[in-house]
Amino acid sequence: QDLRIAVLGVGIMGADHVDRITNKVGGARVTVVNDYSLARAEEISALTPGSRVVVDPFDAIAAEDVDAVVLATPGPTHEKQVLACLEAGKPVLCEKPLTTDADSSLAIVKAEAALGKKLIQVGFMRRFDHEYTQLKDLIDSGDLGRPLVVHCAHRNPAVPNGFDSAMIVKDSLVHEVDVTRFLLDEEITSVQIIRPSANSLAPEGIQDPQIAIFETESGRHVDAEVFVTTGVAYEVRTEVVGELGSAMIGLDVGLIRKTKPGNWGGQITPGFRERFGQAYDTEFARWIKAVKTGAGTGNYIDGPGAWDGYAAAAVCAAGVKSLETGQRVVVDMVARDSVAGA
Ligand code: ISE
Repeated sequence: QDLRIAVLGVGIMGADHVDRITNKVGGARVTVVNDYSLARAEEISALTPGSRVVVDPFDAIAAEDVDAVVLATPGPTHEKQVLACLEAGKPVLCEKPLTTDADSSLAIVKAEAALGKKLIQVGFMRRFDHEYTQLKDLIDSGDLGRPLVVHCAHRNPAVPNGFDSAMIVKDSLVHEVDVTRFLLDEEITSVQIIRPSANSLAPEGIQDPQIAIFETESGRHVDAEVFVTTGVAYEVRTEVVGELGSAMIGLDVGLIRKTKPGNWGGQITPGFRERFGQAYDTEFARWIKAVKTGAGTGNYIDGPGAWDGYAAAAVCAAGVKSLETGQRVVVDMVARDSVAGA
């Protein structure tokens, strides 16, 4: 039987998820659509046979015809909505960030642990991208030797109005935070944000690009250039340097075209929906399957969970502090084994 899903927040990403559930991934259907803009909810619901609009997000979560919830609402609304999902005992796939600060994320980790079930998956979709999974498998095979350094580049052609310097850390760099934890299997202990000369073509007052340096528990280093107003296209590159070799993903070497007068080259994806389309599809297919089989084990997730959301929030909080001073800031987070069941 199809899993019945409520999608809350149907902006660009949420609408994409509705389409994914309805048309691309099997085993589920969208029964409830919610958005702070009623007109937008109605528009998306009209495109989705068998769905209805529920105006209040908490009514949507509690609805009888909803087995699981997808949150693609703005970050500041996540905390209450995720807690409502826990209260209703409903599995939730929450787009990043889990919440906008570390304390509220930790409260969620604890609330879920107290239930003794894994109900929360956080939408760090890069973990499902074929290139990232290949890189992770290569690292785990030992063929690169011990990874020592990771270099990352994360470039967006543009960002929505109102995007500020701290959002570059919490919304964009957060992916490199998760990638680091995923690839290296350890926590990040400090962050430094270096502020190079800002792009004069970026909106007034935004510090863009930024260079982040992470240090991990065992002393490994990661550097990430995040540049969100390049005006070019969407580029995400990661290179891991180990004791026996290095490996790189994100080279955009798809089709190479040769044209007059002696040019060669290919194309770069315009945005994250195109670059990570496969990752989102895989993420949803696996989550739907996990939710459907979760009752037996109490594990309703297949991917990053609440702890990963908390760790990312803690690292980003340190990043935002460092953005102000340019100094290295130690990450303030509790040890995982101090929260029973986390
Ligand atoms: C956006 O929210 C994302 O999650 C994208 O993956 C990222 O590239 C972009 O910078 C963020 O704003």
